[in-house]
Amino acid sequence: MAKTTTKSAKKPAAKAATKPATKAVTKPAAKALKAKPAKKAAAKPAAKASAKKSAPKAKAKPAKAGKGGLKLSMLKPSVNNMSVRVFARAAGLDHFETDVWGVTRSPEYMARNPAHLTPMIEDKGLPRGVLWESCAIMQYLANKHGLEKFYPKAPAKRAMIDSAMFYLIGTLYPYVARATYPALNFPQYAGEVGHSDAHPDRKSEAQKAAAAAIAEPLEVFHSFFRNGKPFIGGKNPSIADIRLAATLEFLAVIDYALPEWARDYMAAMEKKLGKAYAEPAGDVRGYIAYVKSQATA
Ligand SMILES: N[C@@H](CCC(=O)N[C@@H](CS)C(=O)NCC(=O)O)C(=O)O
Repeated sequence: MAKTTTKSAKKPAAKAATKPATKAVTKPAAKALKAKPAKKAAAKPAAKASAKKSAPKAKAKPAKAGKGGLKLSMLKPSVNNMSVRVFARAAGLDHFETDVWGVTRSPEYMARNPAHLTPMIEDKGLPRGVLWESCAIMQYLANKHGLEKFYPKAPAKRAMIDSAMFYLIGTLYPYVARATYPALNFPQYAGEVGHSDAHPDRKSEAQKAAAAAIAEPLEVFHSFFRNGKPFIGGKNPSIADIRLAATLEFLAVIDYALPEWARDYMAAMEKKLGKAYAEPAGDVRGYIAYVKSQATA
């Protein structure tokens, strides 16, 4: 059975968390969590996750990357990280998680990952030993372990999963980030209104415009990619579904009114994947509950 253990980074380096970021969980989020660090954000600790129900029947060989399996460096409040955390559990991969809150910009981390991003896996078979970008990680692990259930091999089917994921990262996610990051206390992307010295009213308008823009690409996932099927992957969730459902979790922070199909879809994802979904989702939801409680305090 696959095991997940979580190690916390030793004391999160305050220095690392104060450098300016373009698209990262850094200073403001760190500040929000400083009084009550990751503990608060983590509604349910990610220890001992198992994915017995949803583990694929055949072909999935446990990942071997040292004693505790595959090493996954992650940040609990992040849906980019949630995607890989859900996938690793659902696929039954033997892995362990290291919480790198506050250390992504440390010299040690950046020497391995100059993009200072999470999620990141470490695997000797990789040319540079590490891999970041949530979708690339899921693609790689699915390829490596023959997890066709999550990532079909047939070129045409696979192309649809890839298209859905690229569309998410390139089109939907930027809107979600612009709409939710201010409420999440995450830094905004450089060059955007939210990152500038603009008047708070202008920033609020920009945030609202981004939230309003979500509806169109969201509907594309429903009408085009799902096309009447329960999931983008068909009867079973694919890596594109994991990526989509995780992304939609962030919308709770702005009380975004999801269409009925999306609410049903997220419930179906959680039902199908069980604990593999619920546990990492609990960390994101815990963080959202925390920032919301701070906003109303
Ligand atoms: N497109 C990337 C986004 C990754 C990303 O933005 N990661 C953020 C957390 S949400 C991060 O690790 N930030 C830490 C830093 O930049 O120092 C993915 O899907 O993995």
